[in-house]
Order: sequence, then structure tokens, then C-alpha cells
Amino acid sequence: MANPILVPVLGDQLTRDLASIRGRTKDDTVVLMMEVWDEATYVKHHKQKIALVFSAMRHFAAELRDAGWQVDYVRLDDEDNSGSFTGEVARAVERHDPRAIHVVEAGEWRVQQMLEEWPDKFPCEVEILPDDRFIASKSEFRDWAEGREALRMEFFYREMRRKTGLLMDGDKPVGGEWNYDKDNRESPDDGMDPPERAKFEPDDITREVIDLVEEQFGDHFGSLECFEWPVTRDEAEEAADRFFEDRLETFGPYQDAMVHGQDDLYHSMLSTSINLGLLDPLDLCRRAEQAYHDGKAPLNSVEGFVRQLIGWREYVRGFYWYCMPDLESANQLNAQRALPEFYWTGETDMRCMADAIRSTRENAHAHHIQRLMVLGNFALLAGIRPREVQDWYLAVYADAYEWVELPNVAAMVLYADGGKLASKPYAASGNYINKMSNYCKECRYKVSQKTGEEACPFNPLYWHFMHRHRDRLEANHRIGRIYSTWDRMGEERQREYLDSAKAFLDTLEPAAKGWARSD
Ligand code: FAD
Ligand code: DLZ
Ligand code: SF4
Repeated sequence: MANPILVPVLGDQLTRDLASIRGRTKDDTVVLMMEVWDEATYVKHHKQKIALVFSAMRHFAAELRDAGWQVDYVRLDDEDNSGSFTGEVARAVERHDPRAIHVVEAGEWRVQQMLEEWPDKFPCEVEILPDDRFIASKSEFRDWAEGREALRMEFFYREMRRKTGLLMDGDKPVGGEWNYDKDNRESPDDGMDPPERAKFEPDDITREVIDLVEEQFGDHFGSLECFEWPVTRDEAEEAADRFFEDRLETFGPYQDAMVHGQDDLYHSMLSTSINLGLLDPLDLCRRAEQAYHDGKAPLNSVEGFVRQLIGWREYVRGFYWYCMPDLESANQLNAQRALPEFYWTGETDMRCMADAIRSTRENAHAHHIQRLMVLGNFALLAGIRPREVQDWYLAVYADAYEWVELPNVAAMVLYADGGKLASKPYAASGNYINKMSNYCKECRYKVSQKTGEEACPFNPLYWHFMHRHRDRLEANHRIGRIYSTWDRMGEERQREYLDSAKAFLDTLEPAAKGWARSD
């Protein structure tokens, strides 16, 4: 092939509808896919995440080849693999002497910086195309955000509803309300038994990758035993079908519920496939909308699902690009405690934390409320350094890419941006976890006990947090009122809370270095 167009496809760009592939002719194009050491180790990802990305990449390369595309695929164990995207593109430029490189912008800031150096590094033209798999472009978000004092997902979400026409009745929301979250806060029922999600046996390609990961990344966090992720478009579609058939109906009401040992409840478990490019989020929303019109799922479930995708997912992506690179180092609450070791080992008597960490280790997944109101809430209340919490979340989840992880962790969970994204910190005492889960009944701590050694640690930590951030939070109309409760307690009771929190915090062992980053 004389001077083709070289199309590097990154590991989370696995769709033939990608802007750089769509519309190209097969006899004039070389698709380049690269397994590189740097991507697998910039944080020490959960073993399942590396296996998932490599397996999905290898399957996608096979799909492209079957469809007649020329794919130049660099495997991790290729002898001359340089270990980086830039190094591999340089080698591919030598092999193919392309007349141009067409690449879709990277999802992560770090990688986008590399891509932007390519025009100066390579002798051919380099075109970086926008990633149009998102509903809102970066500039659309910027236009919406600029000049606003506070950015709120709810208002952005309404724009996305109008733009897509999803769940719209003319210019009004279907059912009369934009948001049915108030119907989506059911506590778990005893004996709740959600239908099993679609699970996929590793095939030969996945097994080969699992062996590679075990061999090369054996010191990374997590187990490979329960690798059941969809790794192809067909499998991802099957997982989506099963979700729409069996779980969408109940998705809404139990969205915030947590049950010991039941790791996915009624959640879709589709984030890994969506983030890799195997599923199109807008298509999923249209299917959910159809389920509502067909009477198969109630509005609160369907609206809740649509809001996660065209609301939260789009919003955090826009927010990430709007706030980077500052967001990465934001620490407005000046949190300075080291990440405790138990985030890696799961060895804690807090039953809610131990269960969420177990699921994280076994499945490279924990559901939203575990991430937000258990693991995240603890990190917020204990004042853990944002960079360490960020690295942890980026390392442990199979669906984690910085563009989605960082806004959720730094801004939503830790309030490290000082409230640009969230109107108040998501701080909660043990009561919230007790209401939304069955964890507390068998916990060694007592959720009803507020102070002392037996007390649920979230109880004193909550007041310790509120007390130390009074200057900042008292004026916040959504949370400031709680200070009258604090003041009414009187000094002695306040001291008991603060002493209990301090005694608990003093027991925390800092994590050994080397779990998330090699340095
Ligand atoms: P469901 O509950 O079935 O939700 C449907 C879809 O909505 C998800 O697949 C996802 O694509 C989208 N979604 C839901 N909530 C969010 C959100 N807050 N932000 C963006 N998209 C959302 N999601 C990631 O994909 N990658 C991450 O690295 C990630 N890190 C997170 C860190 C924290 C601290 C928190 C609180 C949330 C994080 N989320 C992340 C969002 C959410 O927890 C996961 O998307 C969800 O748990 C994935 O499981 P699911 O597919 O079953 O989701
Ligand atoms: C997450 C990941 C991993 C572990 N490995 C690779 C890889 O070897 N090659 C690749 O193309 N992509 C990988 N990815 C996904 C990338 O990190 C992802 O495309 C960027 O973070 C997006 O900016
Ligand atoms: Fe978690 Fe506290 Fe309940 Fe134990 S008592 S499970 S620590 S909320």
C-alpha cells in the first residue's frame, strides 16, 4: 500500500464508527493498535482492567481484519515494543511511510498532551479529530459553563434532554418532571434476589491475555478469577439485552441500595463496555426510552438510567476538560491524611467498607453508592489526600479512565474543587448507610452508638469533618443548618465526638507505597 493513512486506535476507541475510521477506504488505510507498557502501568491498574482492555483490543482487531481492514497490531510482548504510544507510532511511521496520521483525540489529558506533540515529531501531516462519541462537544460544555458561578449537572442534563429529544414531549419533559430521583431511594428489601447479569466465559484470546497479565502484572491489585466482562461488541450487546429485559424495570427504585455480598443488584454493569466504545450510550438511552413507551419499565427507572448517561456521564466529561489540568491537584479542603492500607487489603472491621473493597478486588467493580457513600464518604470525612484517593480509584476499577474518574472523585466525592461540581459535600454519618443497606446489622461497630470505641466510625467522623470545615460550610444553605444541631450539643458532647473521631483516625495505618504508583 503506497503511503496510506495511518489510523492509531487507542484502547478505549473500539468502534468502527470512530471518526478516524468512519468514511475511510480500506485499501488506503492502516489501522494501528498498540499494547504498551506505559498505559498498563501509569497507575498500577487492577489486573482485570488490563486483561479487559487487551482482550477487547485483540477482539476488535480481529473484527476489523475480518471486515477487510489492514490492522497493524503491536502486542505487549513484541520484542521491539518501545512501551509508549509515541514510540510505537514512530516505529509504525517507519514501517508504513504514511502520508498522514489520523487519530481521534484521547480521553485523558495525559495522553492528549502526547498526541499534540505528534505534528512536530513525525514527518507527515497529523490530524487530531474530535471524539464525537459524546453528545456534547468540549466546546459546547465550555460555552454552557462559562460565566456560570456554579455548574450543576441538573441544568446541563436538561440541555442534553432537549438536544437529544430523549423523554421529551415537545419542549416539556415526559411525565411533567425532569428528574424522578425522589422515587429512586428505596431501601433494600430482605431477601432481595436480583436476576443474574450476563456473564461471559473467557475464550482463547481472553485466556491468553489473562496469562500475560498474571505473568507481567502479578504485583498489581485484584484478582483475575472472576473475569466475566463482555470483551466484544456482540457480548456487550447481549449484556445490554439482558439488562433491558431483566433489570431496567427495578433499576430506579433500588439505585441507591446496598446489600452485603450482592455486588451488582439492579445496576446495568455496562460502564466497561460503554467506556471501551463497545456500546453507544445514546443508543442505550433510546432503548430505555422505548422500554418505557412499550410499558416494560416505569418512568422513574428509565429517566434515572438516561440521566446517568446523558446527564452525569456527559457532564463529568465536559467538566474534566473544562477544569484540567487544575482539577488533578485541587485540594480546597486541604486534606492531608495518607490513604489507609485497608483500601488495598480490605482488612477493616467496618463491614460496609470491607464488602465494597472485596467487590472491588474480586470484580474490579463496586456500584455507584458504594463508591460514593461508603468508600468516598470515608475518604472525605477522614480527610485523605485527594491525589492518593484519585490514584486508588483510577487503579482499582475496570471502567476507570481519568476523564470520568477524576471529576467523580476530586469534585463529587472529595469536594476538592471547592464546590464547582457539587452544591455540598456528600458527607453522611452511619445512619445513611444503615438506611440504604443491610451492612450494619452484623457489623462489629454499632450504628446507633455515636461515640466511644463501639460507635460506628462514620458517626464521630461526620461531626469531626463538619467541625473542622465550619468556616467554609456554615454559609452553605444546603448544609449550614446542621451547625445549630452541633451547637445545641454542648461542649462536653462535642468533645466526646471529636475525641472519638481522633482516637479512630489514630488507628489508621497508612498504605505501603507502591500499590498505585511504582515510585
Ligand atoms: P449503572 O448504575 O447501571 O449506571 C448506568 C451508566 O451511567 C453507567 O454505566 C455509566 O456509564 C453512567 N454513570 C452513572 N453514574 C455516573 C457518574 N457519576 N459519572 C459518569 N457516568 C456515570 N464511572 C466510570 O465509568 N468510570 C469511573 O472511573 C468511575 N469512577 C467513579 C468514582 C466515584 C467516586 C464515583 C462516585 C463514581 C464513579 N463512576 C465511574 C460512576 C459510576 O459509579 C459507575 O459508572 C457505575 O458504578 C458503573 O456501573 P454500572 O454500569 O452498573 O452503572
Ligand atoms: C487502559 C489501557 C491499558 C491498560 N492499556 C492500553 C494499551 O496498551 N494500549 C492502548 O491503546 N490503550 C490502553 N489503555 C487505554 C488507554 O489508557 C486509553 O486509551 C487512554 O487512557 C485514553 O486517553
Ligand atoms: Fe459501616 Fe458503620 Fe454500618 Fe459498620 S455500623 S457497616 S461501619 S455504617
